[in-house]
Amino acid sequence: MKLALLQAKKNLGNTSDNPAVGCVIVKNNFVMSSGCTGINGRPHAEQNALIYSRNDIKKSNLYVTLEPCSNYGKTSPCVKSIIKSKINKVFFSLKDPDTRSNNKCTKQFKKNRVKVNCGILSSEMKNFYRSYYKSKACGLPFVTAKMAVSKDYYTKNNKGKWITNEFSRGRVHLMRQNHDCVLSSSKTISDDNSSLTCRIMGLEKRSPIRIILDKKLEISTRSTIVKTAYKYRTIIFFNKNNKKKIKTLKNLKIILVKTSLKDDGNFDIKKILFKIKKFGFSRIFLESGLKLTTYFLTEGLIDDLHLFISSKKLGNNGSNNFKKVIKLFSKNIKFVNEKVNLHGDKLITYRFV
Ligand code: AOF
Ligand code: ZN
Repeated sequence: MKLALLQAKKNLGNTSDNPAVGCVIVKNNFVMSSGCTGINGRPHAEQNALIYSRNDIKKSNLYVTLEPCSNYGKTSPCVKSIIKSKINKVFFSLKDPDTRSNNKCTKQFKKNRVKVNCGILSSEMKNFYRSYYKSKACGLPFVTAKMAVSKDYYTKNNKGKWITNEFSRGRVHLMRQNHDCVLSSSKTISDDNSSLTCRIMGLEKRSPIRIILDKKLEISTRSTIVKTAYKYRTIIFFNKNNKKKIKTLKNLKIILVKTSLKDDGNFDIKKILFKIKKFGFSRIFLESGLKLTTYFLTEGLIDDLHLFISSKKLGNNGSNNFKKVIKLFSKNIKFVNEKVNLHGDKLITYRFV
């Protein structure tokens, strides 16, 4: 099951609204085959593992991280394929919260003389499937926020682009690739001229879709993000009748979503998150400045926050301090998940849900 979980992790954040599942087929203590949910959610992990087994897998045991599906969706039921393959015993860790499959496979397996066991490694798996369970329960995507601060907690370096070191920044790229999309504001984009892609060799194709909140369509057509939109899907939420700019951005392959504002003249972020989920994005990586991140915290919309703390102070060269914000919301922190040392920089993960 640990191997199956490693398989599941391979495509996390790249399976759209389908969960990232892992599957391992074992016979006489040999791994016969393995598979994970395909990019964009299909084929399912079990189908991949069954198809790619080169040897005879009859009477094998099959380990899968999530309850195999038993319904006809966009693909045919994994339960049926497993039965057809004459698997001896199925071990799955968690029940699928999707009502079409929930608690349904055991009966079908037993009817066809396939043994079943549920629950191995369930606490580790519950952790892994937090985003899937959340999106199934309330229709909102899972939000992971990232903040980079100096040792004295400034989020902005007035004298340069970077605050944290290259190891921290590499870790951010790794985090980007297991999310469907990265969310930022046009203000942050214009401050940093960021590209928000994953630039780890071999993982470039895992770059998330970029979503920018830009109420007044102020984004510069010369910004890296706009210039690379032909290569990396980019969506802008806006509210402005600027026909010329709309045409220019559309020609540059930007997808534009006009969105109404609240009475106070701001975007309704929760409404935007529901919309993002409807696009099929379940895991969002929020990479923005102090203002938008604080707003997300105020609205209780952040699930995990990764705080990268540099070993260097910025002093007079720093602005937009995060210290008071994190202190203010510390009462909402359920627990601190990890503490990683990145060559002097520190990474602390706060869990809010
Ligand atoms: C599995 N293995 O790898 C995944 C499963 O529309 P479909 O046919 O792709 O079915 C979608 C549902 O299948 C999804 O809501 C979830 O319940 C399940 N996902 N099941 O057996 C997999 N990704
Ligand atoms: Zn399936």
